[in-house]
Amino acid sequence: MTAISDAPAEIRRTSAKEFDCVVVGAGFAGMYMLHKLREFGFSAIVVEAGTGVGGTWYWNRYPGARCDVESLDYQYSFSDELQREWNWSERYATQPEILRYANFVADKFDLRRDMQFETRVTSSVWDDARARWTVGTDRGDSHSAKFLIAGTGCLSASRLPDYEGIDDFKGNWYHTGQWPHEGVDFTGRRVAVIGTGSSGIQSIPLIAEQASQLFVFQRTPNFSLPANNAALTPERVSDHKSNFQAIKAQARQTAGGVIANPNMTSALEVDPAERESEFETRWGQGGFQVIQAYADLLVTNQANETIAEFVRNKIRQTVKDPKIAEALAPRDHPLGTKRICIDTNYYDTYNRDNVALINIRENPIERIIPTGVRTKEGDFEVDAIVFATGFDAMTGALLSMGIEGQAGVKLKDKWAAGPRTFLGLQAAGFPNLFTITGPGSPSVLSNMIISIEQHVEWIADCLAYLREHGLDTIEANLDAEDAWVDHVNELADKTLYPQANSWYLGANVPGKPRVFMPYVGGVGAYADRCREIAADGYEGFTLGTSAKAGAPA
Ligand code: N01
Repeated sequence: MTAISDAPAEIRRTSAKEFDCVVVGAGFAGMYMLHKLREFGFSAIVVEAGTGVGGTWYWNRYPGARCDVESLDYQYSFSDELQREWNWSERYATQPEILRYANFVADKFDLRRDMQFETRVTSSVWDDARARWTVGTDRGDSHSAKFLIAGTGCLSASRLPDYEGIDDFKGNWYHTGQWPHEGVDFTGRRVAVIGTGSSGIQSIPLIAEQASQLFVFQRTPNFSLPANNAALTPERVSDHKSNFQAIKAQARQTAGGVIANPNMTSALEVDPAERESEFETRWGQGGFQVIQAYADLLVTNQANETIAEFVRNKIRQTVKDPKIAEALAPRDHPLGTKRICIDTNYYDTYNRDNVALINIRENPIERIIPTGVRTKEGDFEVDAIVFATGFDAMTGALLSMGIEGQAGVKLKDKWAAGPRTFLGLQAAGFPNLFTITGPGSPSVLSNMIISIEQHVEWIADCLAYLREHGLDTIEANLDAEDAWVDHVNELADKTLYPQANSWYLGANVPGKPRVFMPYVGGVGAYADRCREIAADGYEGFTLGTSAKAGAPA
């Protein structure tokens, strides 16, 4: 077995400045991209803001952080040796275990030697004459590459609320997405948590166990389902290892990148007692199983209301104070149209004497004061504030890279009314720029590892195709992009998703255009489409050679 190092890697300042590819981000996307590019004989450097690999699992170190996709499903499939060597311990892996896995992968494939850590990309400029990208960093250096590949993650640009007074707060404040590496001990402290998405819902039960008093500031209640987490048995692990490639092949053909157990009947066709019993069985299995119970739960409001009310009843049965239970019961969006949370003891936490729920729709936060949080109805004095307030999802990190394409057009201007891409892989006017799990691809609606692998392999194959054909540029055509954006919207409009004010639509960021960003058509159908396009000589893209660029990449 390869040794695992979780220690910060040294920063490597490379003397070579010209690469075939610059990859941005050393999360699961950037790591596999680098590995694949090396395998295909391309030179590459990965630029990463953190001190180590892991991406989202490097930054999100808050108490209780776990993946909501089961650990056996949330791992790379490109190396059978890797999956045989690595052993997951629990059904849902903790953040430290996933970070150890990322480091194990980096060690095994010797990835760090081509990574530049503690370096943030600040500008990315396309030079049409040379057909190259120049990528500038906050270290003042720059790299030149034929291809720029963004593995920047969908949930990596964390967002603080716009409350005044945060800087005057005398205690300590934290964002779940940028948690201190040394951890935080809340023992005996009065704590405010603002935000009740996945990060809040996972951290609240553990913070409540330490804090003397916990105030949870909730703007919108979320639906949360029990994880029913448990240790994995050696038999389960060994069985999975033996069937690994077959399981992964099947997962790649599903809608969400995970083998589920979908029931294809309508929730409205069965009698209420049967429906209740089906929900109950799936609730007991834990995780996302419940939403697979009937085919139309995410399609019609009437069907959705059956599962929504089932979950509200669970909340009422768990939370002893009926007023708190009602405040926790979501009513403003259909279940599943915001990312469902998977929790351990979340609702039960509100039965603790040291936990209070503040409904900030009724009693809004006015500002942060030096001693805590000021609301319309009074002050809450605390020693620490946890902002579990989410991310500028899907576009935030990409737009922070200062991307300028042909004729100096900025990506942020092109996307001023919302992101536009062909397949979530490329944007017209930005040749040789690829976005791994970009907006317009299944990305956040799927098992991210499956979607990352599919994109990385498609991009690597594409670069190899260009090389074989003496070409060195590829750019999405505007008409193909327009048609794809229409298709993405058309499919989303057939679902209930657009009804929620979710980060899928950018609704959590004031002023962000309201556009449904991920592709709801499912990873299986999506991958088939990508394959067909490649097989047709990259239909919808313009491939070319740049005279001045000389030899192909
Ligand atoms: O962020 P969120 P998150 N004042 O945007 C509230 C993935 N993830 O970090 O709903 C007060 O979901 C906001 O309220 P509202 C997963 O895909 C996965 O929790 O906008 N409150 C909401 O309650 C997830 O969906 C895992 O009204 C404010 C919360 O803050 C995604 O990351 C774990 C506010 C933000 O919730 C994001 O999750 C963690 C304000 N000004 C994350 N602004 C797992 O794998 C926002 N809020 C389990």
